[in-house]
Amino acid sequence: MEGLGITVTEHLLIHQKESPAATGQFTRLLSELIFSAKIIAREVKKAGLVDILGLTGDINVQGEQVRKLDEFSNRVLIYRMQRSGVLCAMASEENADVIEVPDDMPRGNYILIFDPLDGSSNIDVNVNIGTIFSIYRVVGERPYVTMEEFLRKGSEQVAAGYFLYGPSTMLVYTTGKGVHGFTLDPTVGEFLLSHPDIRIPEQGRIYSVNESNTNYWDGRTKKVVDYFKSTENARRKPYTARYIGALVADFHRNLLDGGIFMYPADNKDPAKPSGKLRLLCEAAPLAFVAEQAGGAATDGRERILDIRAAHLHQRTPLFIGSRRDVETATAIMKGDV
Ligand code: P6P
Repeated sequence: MEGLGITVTEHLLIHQKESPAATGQFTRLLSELIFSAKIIAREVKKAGLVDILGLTGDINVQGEQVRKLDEFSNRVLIYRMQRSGVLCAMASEENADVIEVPDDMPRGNYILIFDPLDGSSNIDVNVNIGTIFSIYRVVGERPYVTMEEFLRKGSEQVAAGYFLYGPSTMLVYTTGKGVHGFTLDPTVGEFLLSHPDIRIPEQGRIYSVNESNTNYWDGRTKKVVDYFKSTENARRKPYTARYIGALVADFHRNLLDGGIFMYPADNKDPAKPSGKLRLLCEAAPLAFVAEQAGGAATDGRERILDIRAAHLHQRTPLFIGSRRDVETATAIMKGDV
């Protein structure tokens, strides 16, 4: 019947034949991710009302202060995904090491890498945050996985996407056959297809970067940002700046409206010479989505999806969004222009 909407499961079944990744195991994996996201969304929606705000006093593997909703989201995802029966191991931005599926639980053929709550500094001020996920198929002999199973090129992902907790709760994901967006209808508790076949505009008018880092950038990085701020190129209107402080929210806006998000390398923190963002749980999954929507993602020199991680929490510079904008930024960073 018209107007009842298409659920994620229906959408997967419709596209099952086109997406080799969309097997029964994958459908179950995504269903468990969705259930976890609904639990997280429930807590996010009432964060201001219960004592879940504020800091736990812990410091995570990234050296960042852990907020209660971070920890809660991480626990929910680990608990549910360990019991999904489709994973053999996972890795979280919040955990230093790989998280195995216990021997007494059923294992599957997939590996999950995730950032449980990206943009967590926005939690206490009621601004968008999100969950980012990346899925690989195990290539080695099971049942135990080695670290090499995680240190893959982003091009080997079988699926990737994110949940966005904002005015509405959204799921955006790809299995390599385009990008599809679903919006949670809280009255029925289902994610319904709201943005089929998302395509990012070839060139945008938005640039997203934290300009307070300007004094820590090299000359080429400053040249890139100046390009997007300049107006002398009569062929295009000047860009406007938008920066939410949550990668998943800045990325999502640019995915729909067009534009470029940049987190360049800087010399602000000697411990993070390649910038702040993580390759495996942030850059690679969003790069898969960006490319599947017709966009692009580089580290300023090479394609994000071609980079093989050397360690689990490797950081990378990130230039991601509309193809023409990323190409321009990358050409300037490489000194080609
Ligand atoms: P800055 C959030 O902590 C995050 O990892 C991304 O979501 C976000 O884009 C970035 O850091 C913001 O970092 O240094 O601009 O506050």
